[in-house]
Amino acid sequence: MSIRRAARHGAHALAIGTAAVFAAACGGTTPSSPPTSAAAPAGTSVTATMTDYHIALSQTSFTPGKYTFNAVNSGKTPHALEINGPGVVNQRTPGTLQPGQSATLTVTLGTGSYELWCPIDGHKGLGMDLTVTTGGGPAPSSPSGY
Ligand SMILES: [Cu+2]
Repeated sequence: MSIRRAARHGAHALAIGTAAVFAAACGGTTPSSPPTSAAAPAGTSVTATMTDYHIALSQTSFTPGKYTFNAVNSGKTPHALEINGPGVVNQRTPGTLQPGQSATLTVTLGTGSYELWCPIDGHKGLGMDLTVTTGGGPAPSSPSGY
C-alpha cells in the first residue's frame, strides 16, 4: 500500500541525510491521538451509575449487539467498570474513575450472560456486581444476592 511510496521517499531522503529519513518516517504517522471523550458513542448507550457500593444500569433488558456503557462514578470512592462474558473478555474502563468522573466502554454483546462489576479493591464483594443476560430469556435472579 503506502510502503512503496514510503520506500521511495526514504531512498530520496537517504541522499540528503539520515535526519530527513527520520522526518519522513515521523510525518507518516497519524496526526495526533483524538480525545477519547469526543468520539460519538457507538451502539446503544447505557448509563452505569456507580455508587458506594452499587451499580445501577439505565436499562436492564439487553439483546445481542453493540453497547456503549457510560460509567459514571457518583460515589465517594474511586470506581471502575469491568465486563466479562461471551466475546467480551474482561473489558474495563481505563484507569480508575475518581468521584465525579466518568468513562465509556464499548463492547459487543453476543448471546449469554455478562457480568459487570467494579474491579477496584473489594468493591465486587461489597455489592458492585451484577449480571445481564441477552437473548430475551427470563433474567436469572442476581447470583450475589444483596
Ligand atoms: Cu468500586
